[in-house]
Amino acid sequence: PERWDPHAIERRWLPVWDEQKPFAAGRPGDTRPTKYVLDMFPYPSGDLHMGHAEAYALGDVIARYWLQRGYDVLHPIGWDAFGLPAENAAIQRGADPVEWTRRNIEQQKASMRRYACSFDWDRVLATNEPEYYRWNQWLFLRLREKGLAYRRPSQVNWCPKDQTVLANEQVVQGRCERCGTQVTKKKLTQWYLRITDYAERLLDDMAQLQGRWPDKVLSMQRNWIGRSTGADVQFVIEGRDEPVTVYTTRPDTLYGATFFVVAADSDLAEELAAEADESTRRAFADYLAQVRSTTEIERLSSDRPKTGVFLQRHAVNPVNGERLPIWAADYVLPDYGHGAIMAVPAHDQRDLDFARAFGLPVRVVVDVRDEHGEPLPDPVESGVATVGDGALVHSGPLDGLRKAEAITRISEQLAADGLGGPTTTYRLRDWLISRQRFWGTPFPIVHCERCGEVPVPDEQLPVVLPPTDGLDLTPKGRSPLAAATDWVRTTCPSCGGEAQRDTDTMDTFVDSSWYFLRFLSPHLTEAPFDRAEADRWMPVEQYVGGVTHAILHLLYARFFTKVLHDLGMVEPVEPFTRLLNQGMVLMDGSAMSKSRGNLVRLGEQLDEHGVDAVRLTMVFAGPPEDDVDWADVSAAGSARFLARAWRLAQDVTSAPGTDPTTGSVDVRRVTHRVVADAAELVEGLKFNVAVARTMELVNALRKAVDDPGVGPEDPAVREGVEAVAVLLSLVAPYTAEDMWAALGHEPCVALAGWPAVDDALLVEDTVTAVVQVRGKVRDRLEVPKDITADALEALALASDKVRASIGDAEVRKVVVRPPALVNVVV
Ligand code: ANZ
Ligand code: ZN
Repeated sequence: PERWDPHAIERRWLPVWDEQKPFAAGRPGDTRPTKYVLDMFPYPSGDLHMGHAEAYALGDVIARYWLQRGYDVLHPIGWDAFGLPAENAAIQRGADPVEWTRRNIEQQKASMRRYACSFDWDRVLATNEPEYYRWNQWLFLRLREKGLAYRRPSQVNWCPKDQTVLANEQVVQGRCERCGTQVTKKKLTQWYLRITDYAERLLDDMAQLQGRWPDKVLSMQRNWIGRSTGADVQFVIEGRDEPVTVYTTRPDTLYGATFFVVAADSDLAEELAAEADESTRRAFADYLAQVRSTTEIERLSSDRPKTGVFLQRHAVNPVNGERLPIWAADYVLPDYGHGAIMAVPAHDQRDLDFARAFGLPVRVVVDVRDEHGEPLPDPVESGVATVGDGALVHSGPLDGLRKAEAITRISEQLAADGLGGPTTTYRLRDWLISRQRFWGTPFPIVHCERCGEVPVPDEQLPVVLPPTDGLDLTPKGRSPLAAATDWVRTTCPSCGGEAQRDTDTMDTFVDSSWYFLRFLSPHLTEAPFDRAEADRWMPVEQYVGGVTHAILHLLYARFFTKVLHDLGMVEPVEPFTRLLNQGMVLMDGSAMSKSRGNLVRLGEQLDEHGVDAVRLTMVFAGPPEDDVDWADVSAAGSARFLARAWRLAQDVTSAPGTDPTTGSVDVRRVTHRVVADAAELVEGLKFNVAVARTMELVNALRKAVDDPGVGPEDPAVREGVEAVAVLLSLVAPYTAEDMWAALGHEPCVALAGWPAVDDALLVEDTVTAVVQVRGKVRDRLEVPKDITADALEALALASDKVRASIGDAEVRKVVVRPPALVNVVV
């Protein structure tokens, strides 16, 4: 062939790989060590785009590298197929979600094959298949048995016009994102997973991920979980039997509490207000309506004026018996801590703002000083609460203690008196998994009037979604499944009487919380996955995906792994050893989108430049974590480089298998140095630098071929070009395979094996040392100019040729003249 023709070589090699399946993992009898490399699985909405192309190019470098290093590499793919895109297509165009999903998967799959992703095609799965979501249901039942799945009423964001539940992200400044209607709250009984039980382990086990996951992701997870240490304090409420507990990070300021605040939208506020006089009740009801239409972000904002209603009730401070007025306010949140606080306005800014707004007393109990030892201005006059350290005052037995000592002392005292004590609180909330949607996993629960909530027995799983025809899927605030009356009506597994199926479906994040385990045994019918396979492959060595999943998906997957560990189903407690968040693909500095008119279509790029050039461009553009601006990179330049590399393979004239050690040492040095560096660079995720080094090698080889002193028949040139083919197989697999064939090898280059590096050739500045035995030259060694006598002697005596010529004779003396001569006297 005369020139590098990307489309011709794509057509040539794709069928060969299809037949030879170089990426099939876990074949029986395979004794290679294992590695699991995972790309986040895509939503099947439309065809692959440039973002996928980047992510899969990067994941492929890693998977193909470990394959070359002799590992049995599991690199699977599937589809995160439940969710809104299919449901919306069904609502807008009447498309059958099953059919719509199937078509999109087919299209994406075809594109992935063309793109030469090194996936194991015998392990594909889609989460909308009953064979998959059956195991969501099965796992849900196991969690429920452990008390980790439960149902409770909760407030949801509700658009009265669209008649639908809205996620927090769909509420924009208190209004429905779609229609602008004021959002209200509505109570729905919903399923939750008790992830809060795992808060501490989710935090502590992050130690294992330190330095292996991006720091940014770890700190986002840490903040999301939000560990806070402090104390619980019990307050008696006048006219109420049960005391109320508050959470505080500053129990040392207990003597400075001057009022008490309950979250306006808590059950406690409602209960306390109910027993107040008529005008208070009315004021509270009005206030509550206002609070319900306020978002959490607004409530937490510090510059908003404080609002609230005095409930005409009092709490009693347990340490000094003072009566504290109880207010309902929105700056206290109902689901953090205990939804009620002791207010210490002198030392908490929010409490001070509130006290100033309503004329409540302020009492300083910590004497905080500035750097000159002067007391800070009085909080009432300055409007600034003093939060620093200092000596306690007006605090009875705590007087004179510093903040930390006082916290310890009072916490111990409260615990001793049975009035509270030290505790830890988390920002993390339980995971609400109910969705009033059609296109998701049905809950395997039946509601029976006689027996209540009854789990569907395992042997009756899966509970399969009904067909969509005739179903109205538009959101109405109850699940569209409720309209499938024949499906809903069932018999109670417990009493055999008439009963109703649960009509909610699971959050799709449930599907993606354990899919990496299903890939291990995707066709298994007895269990979600095989324990022996999990032992063989888990944890995932390298996970690759977008930073958009930095919090929820990764947290949920970590949570599931811990639960499965506790169920005895997997050994590791963390699913993903290493994480790479690839950057985004931009165009002219901004994200690509149809509306901006800057959309670059992957298919067109592949048609124009070929698959390999697009992949190479993605990998070469910069560090994998950085964004790629498609306007700044050159796929045409990548194509020119690939043509040059490919040409080298056509030029080599020595026969396959020729001994390279008889060739040019200079050429060999460059080859071995680049191969050694590339391994380190790929393992350090510096793929772009590895490509740059490969380019350097190609240039050096071109020079050598054109140099009459070396030439295309030099076996060192063949060695170098073969190394180029293997290096390129990580990035440009079609070109690499074609080079491999031109060099006289059978496919597949993906399994050629990483070139062995001769360390002696890595030495930057070397001389040739001669080793003599009985006065005769037995070996020549490439050694550093500054080699020490000891090192040179050791190297000489380790040489096979030298040892052979010494044989059984006794070494009497070794004369070493570094760096050039060793004389062995026997
Ligand atoms: C008294 C106090 C005195 C407080 C003081 C602070 C300083 P983090 O660090 O975020 O955990 N708090 C407790 N529950 C709350 C809720 N449901 N909504 C709003 N605020 C709540 O904050 C804990 C502190 O936030 C607690 O300590 C409590 O105010 C308040 F000088 O108690 B503190
Ligand atoms: Zn029953």
